Amino acid sequence: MFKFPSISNTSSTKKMQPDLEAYIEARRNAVDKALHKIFPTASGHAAQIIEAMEYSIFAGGKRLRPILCIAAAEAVGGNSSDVMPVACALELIHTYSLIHDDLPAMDDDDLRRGKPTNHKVFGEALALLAGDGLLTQAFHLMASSGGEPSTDSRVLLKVISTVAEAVGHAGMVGGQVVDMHFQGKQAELDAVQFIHRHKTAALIKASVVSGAMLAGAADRQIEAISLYGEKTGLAFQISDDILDLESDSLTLGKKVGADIRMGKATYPAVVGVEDSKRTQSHLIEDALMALETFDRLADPLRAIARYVIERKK
Ligand code: GRG
Repeated sequence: MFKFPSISNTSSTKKMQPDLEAYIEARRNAVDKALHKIFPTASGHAAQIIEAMEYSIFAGGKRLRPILCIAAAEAVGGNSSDVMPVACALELIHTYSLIHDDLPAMDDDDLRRGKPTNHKVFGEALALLAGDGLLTQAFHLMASSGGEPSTDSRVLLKVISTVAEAVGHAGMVGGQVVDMHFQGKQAELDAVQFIHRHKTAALIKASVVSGAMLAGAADRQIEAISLYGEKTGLAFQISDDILDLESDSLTLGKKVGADIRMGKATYPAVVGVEDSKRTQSHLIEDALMALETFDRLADPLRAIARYVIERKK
């Protein structure tokens, strides 16, 4: 069984936690605590939008992207507190994308993270604005963290630019456009790969790259972690495709079978479930290979990569 560095003493290899579950739990709690500090107590005219933003942020969620950001920082000897604002920003951005993706103009979903979707509770206009608010708040949060003495402003600017590129037209937003384009149409594998790399893997890659950058990783370490993020991100989306076929709404907290109903371009739709599972395994082997020269501090990243294809939700 793997042993992981403790969040309370992340730069030490001596104090260890017993397994991935404990590692993830500790970091998820730290991220949740930090996220709670971001939102002011809602009152007066500002209450409505804060409530709508908080609703989706605290509706649940695995916190995978912030945990990956922290794990990447720790893999190169950094610690969670130095990357926490960026880690939280990644979750705000991810949550914005889920709110917008669920809107009637896109996937028109009514269940997310086990709860009614944002627009079902607050209406379409407010859901749109809640997403906008979260995206904007994410960049405010990252930029504001430049005031900390431990932050190198040049590195932070590079991180902000990396995240912006990953979620804009050259990344997540661009992937979503192609995803919508192929809805109901026959897609080839290269189109599915484009969608998955941009819609999902780009933010996952940016999560690990930003954590490593902020922790002062060397260029060759950043390159390796970037490759890890690309492969793990693609495997994560393939597992999302497979879970949509093989899981249930109660476990996933969202409707299943939606990809087939909407005629989405997915891995299983193009190559079948068995080939999709084989591809996932190869991707995770590649992700682990990318970390070959890293020491035990990278064990959480290794374990998260394995978890990505074993996960049930
Ligand atoms: C609307 C700009 C815009 C982009 C939408 C990310 C995205 C693109 C859409 C969300 C729907 C979806 C299936 C995206 C693929 C990425 C993915 C698997 C999201 C779900 O992430 P999890 O499983 O969710 O980490 P939790 O709720 O655990 O955070």
